Amino acid sequence: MTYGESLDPDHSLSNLRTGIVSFLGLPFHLEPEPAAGVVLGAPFDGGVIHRPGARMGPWMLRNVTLGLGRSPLPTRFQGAENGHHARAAESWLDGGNIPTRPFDAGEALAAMGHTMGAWIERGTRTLMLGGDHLMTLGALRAHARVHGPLGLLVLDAHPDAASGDLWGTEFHHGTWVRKAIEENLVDPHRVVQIGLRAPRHDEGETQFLIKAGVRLWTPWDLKDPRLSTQLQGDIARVGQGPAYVSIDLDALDPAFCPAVAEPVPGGLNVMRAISLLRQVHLWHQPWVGADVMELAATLDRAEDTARVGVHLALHLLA
Ligand SMILES: [Mn+2]
Repeated sequence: MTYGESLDPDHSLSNLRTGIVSFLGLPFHLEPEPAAGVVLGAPFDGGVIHRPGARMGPWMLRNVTLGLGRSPLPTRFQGAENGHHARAAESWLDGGNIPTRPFDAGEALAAMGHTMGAWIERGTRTLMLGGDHLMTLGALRAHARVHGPLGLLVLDAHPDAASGDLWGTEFHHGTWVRKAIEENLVDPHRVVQIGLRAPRHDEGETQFLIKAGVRLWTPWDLKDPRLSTQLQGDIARVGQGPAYVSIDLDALDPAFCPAVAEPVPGGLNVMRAISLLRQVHLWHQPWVGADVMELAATLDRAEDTARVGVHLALHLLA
């Protein structure tokens, strides 16, 4: 057997052979086809207000999966039920990047609808590698077109429900949640945001969200043991129908994820984020779409932030 023949095409060793790194070693497949799921990069950061760099996120997120196993260890070996984690992304493909050109948010959103929509129409789940958080609006539009209004679980330091008045556009990385509610892409009573703590200019965003019925959780709320049942109930309600999971890496503390557009101290640690995300596996049906957003790759000198993002994705997938 030659060296080449010994390589399993569905294994990250193929990355070593080709020199091209797909996400978790999944086979590259640019043409939409029925599959369990597809990983799609969204290399756009024209919606970032400060500290750009997320347009390079998909490349770095793929690169840090090089050599990573796809079967996470159980979260407990001692003192609790020894839950089995399946192999991540079984029968998934890496669909490459959505062709978002860097200078026009409207065009980028349209490209998202076209490319991601073609996969979703074939019954395929999606994992998006950001890119700035505005691109999640494109993903929600594409999914809602097929699935109807979605549940939405968001980890984020910011509410992302700005009206757009401040910057003269309704389409930047701090407006997408408001747009998703206004466009009926989500069911606001199945929307939960966790990690909110960034100082605001006024109360307009949080008032809009609370009035719509969205559940808001700060890191302080998470530390209150009296609220733990309520938290579990909120996350469970997101999954009472087709649901989407969106991770803004700034939800984590800058100690773990410094390379984001808008870091905010006082955030979640990695273990807390993983334990929150693992609750999605209790949903009756798997999430239809998920994303890892706002990695400012040009600021991620040692790839620390990217690595956290990939491990969070792995726990969503397995
Ligand atoms: Mn965000």
